[in-house]
Amino acid sequence: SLDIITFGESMGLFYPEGTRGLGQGGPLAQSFGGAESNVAIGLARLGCRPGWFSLLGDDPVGTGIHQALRGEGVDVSRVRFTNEAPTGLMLRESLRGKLSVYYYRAGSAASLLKASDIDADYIASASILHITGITPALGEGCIEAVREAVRIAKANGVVVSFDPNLRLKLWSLEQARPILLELAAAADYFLPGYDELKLLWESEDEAFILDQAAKLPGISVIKSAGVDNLILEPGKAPVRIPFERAEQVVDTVGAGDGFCAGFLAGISKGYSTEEAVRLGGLTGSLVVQAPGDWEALPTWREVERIRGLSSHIER
Ligand code: KDG
Repeated sequence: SLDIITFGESMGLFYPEGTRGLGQGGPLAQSFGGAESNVAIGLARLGCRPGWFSLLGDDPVGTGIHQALRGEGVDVSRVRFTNEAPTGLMLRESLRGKLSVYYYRAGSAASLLKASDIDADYIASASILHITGITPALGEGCIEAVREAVRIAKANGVVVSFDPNLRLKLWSLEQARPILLELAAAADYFLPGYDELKLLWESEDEAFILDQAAKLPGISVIKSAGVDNLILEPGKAPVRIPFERAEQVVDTVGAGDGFCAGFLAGISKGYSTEEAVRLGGLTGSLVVQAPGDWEALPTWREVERIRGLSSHIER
């Protein structure tokens, strides 16, 4: 059976290599990305058994995504292809260190996902369901699909993990807020970034924000780039885990997904929340050191090697 099931949109990704901008012509590198499939790849590399599903367009980009994920060891048995819409695309450029993303995904295949696409037996067979706030931003059917998956998980004792992944290019804060807060309240593990919480709770007051997170029924792990990650567990004092600094930052996209992959791998290996957050911090710091969303995600062997190196240095 599978450890972790996740679903959502994965898109073709195209970007100029080096420092060239998108408007300047010239060759593009091709990859693909999607928050949930990034997490699934990370989990597979760490030795877990993840499943990912979506609707892909019946086109070369969709077929390529399907094959790449299968090659990574992600269970793709519930992926469906459709002729009704194409696989979504995104373009990215990095100009003077500033990264910009352009989506070509309105009306994409994945945006047609709906509650009846959720296979209850599949979800119920997993230990953890991981969802993100990108999927409900894709349309009404997608909101219901996420709700249905959460309902099935809860009815079957499947742990729910939720990364809000607030994407203001996809919906407004006013649209996003009630739905993301509803899912946060349903989650056993809520994995937001600190900046997302400021927006969700309309506050800059750290004490207030942490208090709101602590009131949620599940465990919150707040990822705050550059400072400590913070664990808030109902009825317990907050635990700060030092942020893992990357040696060199090439492409920050995917850092949050890398964190989720390491964190959930830790949880499914039976780690304590603290140990799982440390593993997430390490995997998140590795993924930013190469272009693309997931290419630099580590295997379990690499994690062991890196940990061996650092414990050697500490001695
Ligand atoms: O977290 C990384 C994602 O943002 C990226 O892979 C693309 O899923 C994506 C999205 O919708 O932005």
